[in-house]
Parts: sequence; structure tokens; C-alpha cells
Amino acid sequence: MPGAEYALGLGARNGFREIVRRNGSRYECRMGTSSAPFTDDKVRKNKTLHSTLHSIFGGSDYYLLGCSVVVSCADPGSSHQQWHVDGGHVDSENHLPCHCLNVFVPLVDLTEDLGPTEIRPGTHVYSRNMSKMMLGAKARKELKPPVAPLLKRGSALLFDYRVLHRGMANISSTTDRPVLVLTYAKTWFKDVFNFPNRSLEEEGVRVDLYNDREGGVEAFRRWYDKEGWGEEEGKGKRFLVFGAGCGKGWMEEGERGVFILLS
Ligand SMILES: O=C(O)CCC(=O)C(=O)O
Repeated sequence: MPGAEYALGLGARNGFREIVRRNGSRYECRMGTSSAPFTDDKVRKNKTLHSTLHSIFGGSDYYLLGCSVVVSCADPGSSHQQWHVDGGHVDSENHLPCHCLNVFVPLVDLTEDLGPTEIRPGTHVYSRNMSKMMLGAKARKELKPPVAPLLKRGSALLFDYRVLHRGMANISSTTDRPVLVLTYAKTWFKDVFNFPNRSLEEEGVRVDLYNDREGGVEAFRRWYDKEGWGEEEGKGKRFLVFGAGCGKGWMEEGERGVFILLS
């Protein structure tokens, strides 16, 4: 999907409420929390997930803050994302327990080539005063080596919002790597950093989000029949098609994905 690269600038500042380009060919598409499949009881009432969340949040009330899909597109020339945290600490003097948590669910079996998520365990403690505390931990030989678990499709990686992590490069040439991101937080917490307010639609750009193959492909066809490719094949493409294992933009029968039409 090379067209996507010049459709969107980098980072939340240049992105939209609906989609942010996180790095190179890595896009995060917001799915909202009030429609299927996130309203499905399998997610809302999942016992394993919710007993874990109950224990991590120490019995405090929590809610589903956000649902998105991070798609790292197949790109043999791509590079790793920068190490980063998704949010800061609430108290700059004292370490407080987790108030916000990511649940990353890969929608394909991960391999090294597809670029798993890499985390630095324990760094949610040091990110309160990053360089000073990381240096101290290094001197005391407390830093744990990074880990990048090769999860099977549908497994979950849970980590504190304050943990250092990054998406590794998807150097495969055909297989996009979608990861479903569910973010849970204590009820008082709002995230104002990871997506901007600016909306594609308010900017006069049309965006259609589909999470099924038929809707997405049909909308793409409608647009394609009307607009074509332009003078040169591939030049000025204004669409993104994401799907589990969708390779160069086409999902297999029955697969779910995200289709975004920028027109
Ligand atoms: O793609 C990944 O594995 C991680 C993505 C991520 O951390 C982000 O976009 O902020």
C-alpha cells in the first residue's frame, strides 16, 4: 500500500481522529468502542481478561478507553519504530499502580519477519524520570533485556501504558501484520495524546471504515470505477485496505479487516 505513505504525515500531530501513521508503514486505525465486535460479550464479559484486569487495577472501576487496529504493512525496507511509552505517570514523585493498560491481540500468527511488538519489562517504573532512572537501573544491573514474544493469532500481550515498547519492522514482502489494541483504564483517566481531535471528515476527506471484506472491497470498487488510478499506475493512490493476511491490499474470503477510503 505505498499510496498510504504520502496520504498521511507522521505521528498524532499530523494524523486524524480516525487514523494516525505511527511510523513508516505502520498505521493505527481507531475502531471506536461502541460497535461490534467490541460490544460482543466475548470481549465485554471475557472472564480471563476481566479477572486479570480486576487484579491489575486493584479492584478499582475501569473501562474500555479505546479500540484500534495497528497495521504494520509488509515492507522489506522498513525499520523498527522508536522505543516509546503510550502515556506518562500521574505522580512525578511516587510510583503509583497501573492506571492504563494495553491489550495487544495479533490477528495473524507472529513471526520475526512480521515484526512483533517488543517491550522492555519493568520500565514502567523507570519512565517516571526516564533518563535518570534508566541510567540508575543500568548501573545497578537491574535492567531486563527486551522481549518480543511471537504470539499466535488471538493471543494477548498485556502491558502497562508506561512500559517502553516498539513495533518491530515488518520485513516480509507480502503479509501485513494487524494487531488489535484494546486499551483499558481506570474510569477517571482520559487519553488526549495518542489521537488528535482533527477528523478526516471535518477536513472534507471522506473516510469509510469497514470491518468486513465485502463492504470494504465493494466501496473500493465503487471508488475505483469512478476515479481509476490516475494517469500513472499507482500514482496518487488515496486508499488503504487493511486486513488480516491481506497481503497487498486484498483480504481473503471471510477475513476481517479495515478498509479506509480517502477521497
Ligand atoms: O506495532 C506495534 O507492535 C506497536 C505499535 C505501537 O506501539 C504504537 O503504534 O504506538
